[in-house]
Amino acid sequence: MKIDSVVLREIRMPLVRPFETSFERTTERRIVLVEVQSEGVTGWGECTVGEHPSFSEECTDTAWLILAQELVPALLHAEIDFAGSCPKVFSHVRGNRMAKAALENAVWDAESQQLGIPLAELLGGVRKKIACGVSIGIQPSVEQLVELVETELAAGYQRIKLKCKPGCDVELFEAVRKRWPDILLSCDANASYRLKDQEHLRSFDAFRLLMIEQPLWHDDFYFHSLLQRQLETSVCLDESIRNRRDALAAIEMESCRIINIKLGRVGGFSEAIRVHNVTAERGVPVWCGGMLESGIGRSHNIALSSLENFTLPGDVSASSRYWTEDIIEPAVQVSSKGEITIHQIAGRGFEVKRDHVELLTVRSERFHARNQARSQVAGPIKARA
Ligand code: OSB
Ligand code: MG
Repeated sequence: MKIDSVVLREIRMPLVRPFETSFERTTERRIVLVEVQSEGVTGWGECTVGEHPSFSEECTDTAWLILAQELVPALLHAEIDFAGSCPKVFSHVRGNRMAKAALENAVWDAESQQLGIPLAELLGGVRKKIACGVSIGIQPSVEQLVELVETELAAGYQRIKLKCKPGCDVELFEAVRKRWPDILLSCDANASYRLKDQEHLRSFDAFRLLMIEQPLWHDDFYFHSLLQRQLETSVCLDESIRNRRDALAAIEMESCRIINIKLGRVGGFSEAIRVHNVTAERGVPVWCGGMLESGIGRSHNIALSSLENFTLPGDVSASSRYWTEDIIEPAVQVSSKGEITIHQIAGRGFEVKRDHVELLTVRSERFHARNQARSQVAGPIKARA
């Protein structure tokens, strides 16, 4: 594959409603998009970092820096046969997996177009439809939460995940379980409990949750294994799993019984497939996590979810839950059965609305292959219309 040029851009997109986790509240996303021009096609990638280094060590500004200074020049300098070669090209950079994923995923996107096959097929996907759930942020009141759950269930979503934290947990589960005794219900603590909360976490068993996501430290396996032994409820790891080796360690230590795969968190499609394969071999079910992505990242999550071992509903939901207007068309839609159909067309299956992307862009930079010249496409902060 000849990579002709790469464009980095930052767009800003206000969320339809704020999203609150145990660690922060987000009202507007600052998203880095990557465009890879290669032999007549444009592959797109999205960087799933947050605005602050709170979910992981990366954030919007560090990802931009690492892409511009390290990853893009390395890719333009390298000779690659296919997208799966990217991890090797980026191997001189430690960590910074979300920055790497943004660029690598754009190359996969381009490759699928060049081959004229759906991205899902290039990844080895087998599903024609994927099962969808929703992740509901911490709400100002239990009443408001119950109302939101009602809306999402009416829309057809197959699984409800509630964000929780110490002091904001059992009363939510009680209220939701009272109304809906049998729905698939789970919770996500985003690393907000400690081992001393073991007894309290044990009380979650009464609510027959599908899983407790990342109850303890963001980088831990060992203490999760101690906790998992004490719980009937399955632990699911999100933050802790950075690669295939982590997944294997967590499985062997019995730190969890379910794994959440996020493209950005593991560094891109290549590593996500490796994590998928090792969990499949070991009989550990996985689902696709979300990071409040725009349509580009969302389309990649959909393609990834078509792999065989994605047997649980993911946090891959409709565009309208996040944006008044998404940057792809058609917007991502979820059927009344809570499913997304994989489009059987070449590439990511959704067109990028370039005019809309331009309108949302606050900075961009183009990098060319030959002399690796950098050029500013727009000013650092361009006023939005
Ligand atoms: O832990 O899954 C998480 C959003 C930001 C950071 C971390 C997480 C989340 C979500 C959102 O749960 C899922 C979505 O994109 O709807
Ligand atoms: Mg999570």
